[in-house]
Amino acid sequence: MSKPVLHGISSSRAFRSIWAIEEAGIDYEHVPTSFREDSKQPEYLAVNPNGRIPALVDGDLKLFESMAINMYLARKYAPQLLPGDLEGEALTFQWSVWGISEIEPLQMQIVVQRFFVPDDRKDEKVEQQAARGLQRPLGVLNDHLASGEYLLGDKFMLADLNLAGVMELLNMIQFDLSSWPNVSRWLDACRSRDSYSRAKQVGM
Ligand SMILES: N[C@@H](CCC(=O)N[C@@H](CS)C(=O)NCC(=O)O)C(=O)O
Repeated sequence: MSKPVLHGISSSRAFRSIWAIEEAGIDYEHVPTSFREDSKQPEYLAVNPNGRIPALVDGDLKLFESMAINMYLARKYAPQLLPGDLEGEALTFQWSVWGISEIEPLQMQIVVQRFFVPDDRKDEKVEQQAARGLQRPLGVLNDHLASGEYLLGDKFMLADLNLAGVMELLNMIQFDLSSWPNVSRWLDACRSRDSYSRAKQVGM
């Protein structure tokens, strides 16, 4: 049987799926497809017609969207990362979807301002507004983490990997989380996993 193939580089949103496949501990092939020209080549567009990374190929399955890839990897190769019941799986979806809908668009605005907008077109207000917008979801997360070490209790699960993976961009921009100490503590715990360090070193 062929190995699963994961496309993407760790200095991008593909990091989330590289982290998941490393955490799953399976033998896989990594193709360091970048988010620039590589992802616009016909061979890659046949895998992910969106021309974005990450993407996974496993046998006949071609899959895009980091959260879907991670859910699939956990279900197939690392079920210990998922709670064994419907309610726990629903909470895994909840935190994963929450990350990409409540946190991602705001943090991306800051990333875009910092790294992609030319100096003469940067607008400080965009960054300030995004930082203000992040206060509410970060407050919700901080309150939730007051009663448990991890999102679903006392064990690191896929829900943690997915959300901490999404929030890796906040790490990249060194966003000050000192007002949300439970979030900081939880992110430190997630980032202390060996799989996180290995994923960081995979195909920058
Ligand atoms: N929702 C997608 C986002 C993927 C995404 O936007 N990846 C960026 C890299 S951070 C990309 O490939 N950009 C290239 C482009 O938009 O042309 C996921 O989570 O997989």
